Amino acid sequence: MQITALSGGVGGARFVRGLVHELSRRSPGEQVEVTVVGNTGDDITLFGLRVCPDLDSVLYTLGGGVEEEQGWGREGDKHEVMGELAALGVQPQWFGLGDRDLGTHLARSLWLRRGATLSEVTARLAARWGLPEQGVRLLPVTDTPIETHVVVRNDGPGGGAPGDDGAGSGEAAPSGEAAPSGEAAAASDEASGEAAPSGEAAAASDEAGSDGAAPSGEGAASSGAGAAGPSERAIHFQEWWVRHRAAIPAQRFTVAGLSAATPAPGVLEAIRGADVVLLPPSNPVVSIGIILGVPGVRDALRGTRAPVVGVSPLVGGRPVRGHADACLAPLGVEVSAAGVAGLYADLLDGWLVDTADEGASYPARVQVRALDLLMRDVAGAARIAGAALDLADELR
Ligand code: FO1
Repeated sequence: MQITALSGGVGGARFVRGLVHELSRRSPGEQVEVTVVGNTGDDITLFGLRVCPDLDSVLYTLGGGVEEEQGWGREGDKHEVMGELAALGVQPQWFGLGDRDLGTHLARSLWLRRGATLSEVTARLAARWGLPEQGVRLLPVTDTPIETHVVVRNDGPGGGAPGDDGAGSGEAAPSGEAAPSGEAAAASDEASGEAAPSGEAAAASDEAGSDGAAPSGEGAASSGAGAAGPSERAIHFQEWWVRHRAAIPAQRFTVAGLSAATPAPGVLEAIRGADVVLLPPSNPVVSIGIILGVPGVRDALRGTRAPVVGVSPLVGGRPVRGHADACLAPLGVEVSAAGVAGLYADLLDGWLVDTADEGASYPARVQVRALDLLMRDVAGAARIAGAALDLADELR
């Protein structure tokens, strides 16, 4: 049996951990292969190091090394390197990298510089965290460097011209060719914390689909033109999410490098050849939406014979965690389980919602089941994953 799951960071990682537990309980000894296709739009180059937050959340969560409460970073990590960088005046300081987590980024960046692909690097990291022993294969959705940027208004909260407030936007790629392993760092002044020329980056960015964000349309990750206008600027997704807590209204999302991106080896095959495809409760715009925006991925999902079953990331009109509401708003999509289902309507067969959302109106062809969707612990995640597998069985 082949199960393929598309995953963002924390929610996806916890769901997949629950799935692995559920599979070992249901079918001990049976050969089940779980392929996780991970979002790479959150990736950022900081201090010359390539950081892949969503892939790392999957690695650390499945490997038992995650800081459980936050769902990212290493358990019990210290921040002595960041402290030293702060003492040296090196920016940005708004993105906290723990010491042992930095080991991952050092190794990844070194291997990338030596010519390995992100898939190859991720496979090495997965071996370190014991994923193959759990029957799990983690694939980045693409080996092409991509980066999600958020277009915000200059005159809005936190506004201002690029670089005028020490925004430290990381080292967003200065062109549509997103930095493969930190080489674009030269474009920004790390020591002063000045922002990379992210306006330029956005101007060269690709939209995640140019036909806007109509429900079930292509490119949920974009809601308009890719370039930042004169009264706008584009900042790296992580700066918007972490530094500003998604409190600055997003005008739209753009993804540097997306249209030139190709699915990583094995991604399309894992979708086409799956027995079940699962969409965990990850952010529908900046996680799943980015994965779906990689050319060929959405078509593979539409064409697969496997039932595609998703889990709503919203309960009672609110994100279980994170800022999915702030991501849906610029797309004009209702912040609800039904609104998210609409984004997937062209590829979704089954949809799990919370009992709070049972009575809503969902796309006609989608089979909806309601249950308690709060993943309080591994057992809770396993229960939800089990319900997704049961629904997939019904739909097969
Ligand atoms: N999230 C935060 O809210 N603050 C941080 O300082 C932070 C650091 C960080 C370091 C490594 C990593 O892999 C993830 C990190 N995250 C942090 C989480 C991450 O920014 C987002 O939650 C995801 O990208 C959204 O899926």
